[in-house]
Amino acid sequence: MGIDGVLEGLERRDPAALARAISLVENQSDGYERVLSHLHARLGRGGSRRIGITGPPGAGKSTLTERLIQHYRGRGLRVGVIAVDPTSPFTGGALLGDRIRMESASHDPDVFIRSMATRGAHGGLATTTEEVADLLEAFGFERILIETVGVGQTELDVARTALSTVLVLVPESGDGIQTLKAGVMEIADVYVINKSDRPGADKLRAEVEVMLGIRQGNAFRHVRAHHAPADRRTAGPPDRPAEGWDPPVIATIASRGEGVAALADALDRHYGALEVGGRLVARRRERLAQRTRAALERGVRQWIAVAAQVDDLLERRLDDVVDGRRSPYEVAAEILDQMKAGAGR
Ligand SMILES: Nc1nc2c(ncn2[C@@H]2O[C@H](COP(=O)(O)OP(=O)(O)OP(=O)(O)O)[C@@H](O)[C@H]2O)c(=O)[nH]1
Ligand SMILES: [Mg+2]
Repeated sequence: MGIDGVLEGLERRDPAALARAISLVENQSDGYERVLSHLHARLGRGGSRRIGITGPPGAGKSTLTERLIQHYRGRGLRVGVIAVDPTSPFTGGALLGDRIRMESASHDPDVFIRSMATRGAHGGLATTTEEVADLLEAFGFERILIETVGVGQTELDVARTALSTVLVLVPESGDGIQTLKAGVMEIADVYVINKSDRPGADKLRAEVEVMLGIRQGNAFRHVRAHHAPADRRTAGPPDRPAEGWDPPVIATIASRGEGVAALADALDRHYGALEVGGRLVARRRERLAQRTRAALERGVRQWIAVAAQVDDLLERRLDDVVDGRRSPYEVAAEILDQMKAGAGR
């Protein structure tokens, strides 16, 4: 299927064309930018919401994702899922996608599940994830769930591409509070204490609530309300945490579907909070600026590699650098000069 075939297939809402488009984007194959450009005008019209679900391994993210799919399907919404596993080169993500697909959504054309691992992300996992989510949105999915394993920087970057981020914690993981201290608190809009059928769930929930109370500092908020300029109070920063939103802590038993409606409700309320005061619009502008920069950076990187024949030149000069006759900086400057000469032609 060539690029024209992909574009045509997307018009027809052909799932095979969607799968092909995702592969193009993942691998940054020739024409992927044309596909994304073509679909751009369809994005950001409202109606499609991205939800990031992150947390430590085995916390029940996939089980929760599956329950959310059922919940949204019950409301007649089309659901796309991107399961990202930055920690594993392939298997984790693939297994995860297969498992969900087999259990509940195998014959539902309004559910689409795609696994993504690091192998499929040449230019930054977060950007690629966001681009794949764009494809899903343009295709007509109204809820896009992005599951990522782990709570490191990469995972958080991926989770932050979503409008709302859910952090799933569990009593037995033991890293609940450490996770919070590592700054993860800053990124989540909704906290889930999953496996609430297990001992220690109430305690963890209480700990998280205390921590959130400390972070938000009611006294501080009161002071700010009196002294902050009016425009800052209403508009707020384009990224989270959203002012006027107190992240809730929700107990769930994903394996039994308990608490899932409450989670979906919290996500709806969070969306509502973002809509107020134009935060949604501001967030979108910011992300599009970032995306344009990312596209430019990719382009420049490719251009350097090709136009300056960096590898050839480096190969020829490396002996000199190793022997101390030239420094890495001199060689880099030489490459740069060559590029400038080329660009002037
Ligand atoms: N007791 C109990 N078990 C649960 C609950 N939710 C999920 N599980 C079980 O926990 C295990 C892990 O669930 P997953 O949904 O695969 O967890 P995950 O966070 O997606 O795991 P990774 O993607 O590997 O990080 C499975 O055996 C689930 O059946 C729960 O609320 N209570
Ligand atoms: Mg999982």
